[in-house]
Amino acid sequence: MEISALTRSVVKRNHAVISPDGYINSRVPGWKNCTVNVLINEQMGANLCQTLITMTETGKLTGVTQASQLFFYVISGQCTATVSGEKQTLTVGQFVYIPIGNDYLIDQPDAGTQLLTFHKVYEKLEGFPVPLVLFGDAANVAGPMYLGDPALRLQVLLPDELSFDMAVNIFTYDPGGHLPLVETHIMEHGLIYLQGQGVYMLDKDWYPIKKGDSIWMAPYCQQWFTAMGKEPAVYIYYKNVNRFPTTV
Ligand code: UGY
Ligand code: MN
Repeated sequence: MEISALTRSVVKRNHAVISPDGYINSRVPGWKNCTVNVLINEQMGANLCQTLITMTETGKLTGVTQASQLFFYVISGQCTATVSGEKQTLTVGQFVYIPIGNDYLIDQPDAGTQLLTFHKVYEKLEGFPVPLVLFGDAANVAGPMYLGDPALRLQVLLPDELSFDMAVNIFTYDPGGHLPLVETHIMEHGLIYLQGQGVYMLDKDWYPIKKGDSIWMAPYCQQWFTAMGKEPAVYIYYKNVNRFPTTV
């Protein structure tokens, strides 16, 4: 018998694990005929927003990016994305980056299509242009080994340019692969597992994690992960990058 009083989700001062068993839907103006789960946002203490959208056959997302840039990634299914007049079909692993000041329409989904979003307030850098709309496909992005370990592969989906103040990467760990050190850093993360399972250490607490789970790590939340099971563990994650680290 399952006991409904138990969950793997936790929300702490500098990290959170959100497993799907705790989802409650939000209604988002302009996003119709879909369910939206807001997994990470500033109410938690975060400086990013991460959502998961599950579309019905008539699902339709419309809006205009204002202060925040917006990144859509197709986790399952397919849909059409039109951003400031540019239209493309998006299938699993494909994505669109929408800079500030652009209108968007996501429609014609297969029923059940799941989209991940990351949102970040854009910090312009003097002397560098605001990035342009970018359509891409993770299948076309190389995954070199990470820090010399062939069990770890890192795909960097957005250009490594100073005009971007956010990165979105896909991290793949073969079973038994693990971070080679406990990371302690100023950058913040939001992530969702696309495949597999393992154990994440967050600020000296240990969590079993699997496909579908999301994690928020605040700046300086200590982090380490090892993959377990029979298939690689894969997560897609957000990181703030490329801006001056202090106001002091
Ligand atoms: O890019 C990163 O900081 C990454 N290695 N962190 C993580 O996966 N927790
Ligand atoms: Mn990190």
